[in-house]
Amino acid sequence: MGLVASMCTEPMRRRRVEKDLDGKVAEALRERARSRQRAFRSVNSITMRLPRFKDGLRDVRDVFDGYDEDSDGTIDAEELRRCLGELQVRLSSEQEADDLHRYCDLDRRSGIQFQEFVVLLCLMYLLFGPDVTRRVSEFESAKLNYVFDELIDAFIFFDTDGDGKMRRRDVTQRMNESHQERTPTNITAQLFKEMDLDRNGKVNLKEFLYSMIRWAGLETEDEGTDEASP
Ligand SMILES: [Ca+2]
Ligand SMILES: [Ca+2]
Ligand SMILES: [Ca+2]
Repeated sequence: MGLVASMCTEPMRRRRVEKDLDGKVAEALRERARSRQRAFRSVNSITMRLPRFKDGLRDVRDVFDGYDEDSDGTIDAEELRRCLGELQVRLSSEQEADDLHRYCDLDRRSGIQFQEFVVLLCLMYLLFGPDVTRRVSEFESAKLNYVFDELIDAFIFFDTDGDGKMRRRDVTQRMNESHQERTPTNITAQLFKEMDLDRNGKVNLKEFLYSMIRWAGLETEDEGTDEASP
């Protein structure tokens, strides 16, 4: 394929990959919503869990460091392929692993940094089940499953029509249900804007997870403590 042609088709391919993976995640979420009891009844019950999320995910740092073989703070495509191999996540091609790598590069700082790695693990857990977390760490898997279950259930709480995407009105609705007084519009707008990383007016599971992890205060090595909080 010529350079010009590939420059035109690459963004299209990316969008298709993004859409395909979004679709798979949405399907898994629907399946899950059908088979589980509703876990959360208010926004407060979710925000109260943030310290527990942080606690439960702390040890993933060592897992990340293990797969970041050259210790540059980033899991590159090559390192991710080996990681998925060890976790026995069966993908049909190397291309699929690379697609996943790109899908989870949420901050567009190329490669998968620590917080993005947590998102990736949670998505793998949703799509492939608890075998993934058991291979991450036999010892920590129960704790990880618990946190991932809660994070996914929190998303389901906000995704009121169950299509795998949160919209601003969903957040507003849930916030207002939870509080005696209506939450000021600018607060929900700000919250939503922080979550909607690609600014497309919808928040999918990966964007939600990424935001929750940041708000829980799970830091990357180089970012310090100046994270935004809701
Ligand atoms: Ca690396
Ligand atoms: Ca990144
Ligand atoms: Ca979005």
